[in-house]
Amino acid sequence: MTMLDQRHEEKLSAAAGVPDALAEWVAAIAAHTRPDRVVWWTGTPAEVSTLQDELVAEGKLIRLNPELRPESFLARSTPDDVARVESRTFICSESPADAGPTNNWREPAGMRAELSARFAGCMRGRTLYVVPFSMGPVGGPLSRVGVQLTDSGYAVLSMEIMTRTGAAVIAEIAGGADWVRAIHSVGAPLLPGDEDVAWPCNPDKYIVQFPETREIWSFGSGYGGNALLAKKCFALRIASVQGRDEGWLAEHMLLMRLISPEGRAFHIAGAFPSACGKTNLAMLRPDLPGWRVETLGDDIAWLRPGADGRLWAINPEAGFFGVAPGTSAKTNRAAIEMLASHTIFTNVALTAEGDVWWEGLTDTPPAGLTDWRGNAWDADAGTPAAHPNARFTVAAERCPTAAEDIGEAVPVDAILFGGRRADTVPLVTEARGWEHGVYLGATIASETTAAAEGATGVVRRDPFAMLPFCGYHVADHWAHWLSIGRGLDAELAPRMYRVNWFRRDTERGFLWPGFTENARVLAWIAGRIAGEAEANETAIGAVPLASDIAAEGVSAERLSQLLTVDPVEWRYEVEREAEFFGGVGGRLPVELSAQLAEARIRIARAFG
Ligand code: OXD
Ligand code: MN
Repeated sequence: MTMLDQRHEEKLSAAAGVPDALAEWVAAIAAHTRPDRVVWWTGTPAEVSTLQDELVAEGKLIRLNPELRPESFLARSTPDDVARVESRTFICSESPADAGPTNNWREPAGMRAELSARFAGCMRGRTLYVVPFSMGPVGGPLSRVGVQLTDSGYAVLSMEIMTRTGAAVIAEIAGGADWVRAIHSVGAPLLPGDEDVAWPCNPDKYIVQFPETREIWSFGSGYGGNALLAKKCFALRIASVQGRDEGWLAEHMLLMRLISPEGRAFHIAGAFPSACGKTNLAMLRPDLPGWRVETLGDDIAWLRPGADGRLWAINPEAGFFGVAPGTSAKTNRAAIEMLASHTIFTNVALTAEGDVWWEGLTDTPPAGLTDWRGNAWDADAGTPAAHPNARFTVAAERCPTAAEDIGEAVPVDAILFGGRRADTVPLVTEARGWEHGVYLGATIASETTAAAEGATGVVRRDPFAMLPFCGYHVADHWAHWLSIGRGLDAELAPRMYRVNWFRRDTERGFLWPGFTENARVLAWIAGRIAGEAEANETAIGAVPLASDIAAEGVSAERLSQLLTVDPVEWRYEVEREAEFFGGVGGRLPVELSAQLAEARIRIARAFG
């Protein structure tokens, strides 16, 4: 036995109560990746502060000024590791047909061989952390557990915020809970004499899901969406497959409780593509007198039909990994309060006083900024001080609008489908029923954002906002939604709405003020559910009366533009939807081809 093997053995035996299958798996991965040490993470405050100190000493985190931003840190990535890498994200199902036309499929055995070569010795010189985590409260009825192995301390500290970690999870696994195996390496071994860097990573990246064996292998990236495997990889890609097999849904959705002046609670889930304002909406503080929002989640919801015929949901995460740029006291006051301390910032700018700054935080940038790359920022150079996909990672309990029962299941009253569309899509339309709602979800289109690599501002179809996250065939996902709907009580099933805060006028200015004013749209939706609010029927669904959403400073003309269903735009749009459905192949549910046919007829009838 080599010295290294001996050290592995010592650590393994030190982890009491670890079931054999887990211990053997960790030992096998360690033997293959050759880390210097294996550390079983239990998430105690002492472990957290030791790791923080280590990462500061290694230059991987910068401690922010404790007077201004206590217990907070800045991490700077390399410029080539700032977002999710969709082109390097793979679904390796046994059959390519199960991955479907929207996923990158690779044959599992071939991918395993490729990964085996990449992971061989990839953790040399580093520490392998074993992070057992629960999505949802440990032992909760809708919760699931997993174990992430990682050689990134930044990933460990982030997972500690974003999930529930610790010995209780090991006890769940020992008690027989199924668990997801998630292996992550930054892919930057340190050989004797090598200098470490602030953000180790590898230009060759792999984000690989094996849906049948519920396994995740991620190589080469430290960026959240690629490296915090509990989030997109597990809670969406793998969990969506678990949900398909077991009769529930894992969705890219915020979750909130809207409370009316009379004290009635409405639970709203909302699917929006990345960086389209889910976090801001989830933390909304309405200006409307008497209305309140309690935040339940900002990115992921797991939904399951209950015995009562309603659709129940939890947010499986324990924290927020949100986009910093654009977050301000005007757009999201709750987030600004939440970020006052105990936050890991990534790729934001650093002020001369040791605090953080990003575009939009204040109207005028402070003098003496260091940009996200670590260079003195030149305001005239035309480059942003913070990366457009700069992020914050913070525990949900820090959020002043967080619901007390965050993590518990709530019955969903309404589902929103949103996107970023400069034209065509009205502020809000109500679906005629579940099947029409599924059609609205399936045809979401949105301008791309900096959350993923590639060009921004390009309209792409992003069905259910799950394009990069659905672990199986996109049309099977729609069929699964239809089948979930059939199991619900028609009266109690959530109502569905398509929303668009981003419609623009001919000068490219936004027609709708958005942010806190979005409460008006939510209040109208609540009114519809309560049977109190009126609506105007249109060819594509019901829209509010302008008087019901009138916001200060929005002229009658703008309101009418916001609610307009334009014949030219919609004739074009429905043909784009048809094209998209055409590309999905023979698995398209008949209910959705019927919806498309009906949309064409309604548009033709309405506009001649
Ligand atoms: C996210 C994303 O980080 O969708 O939530 O990219
Ligand atoms: Mn997201």
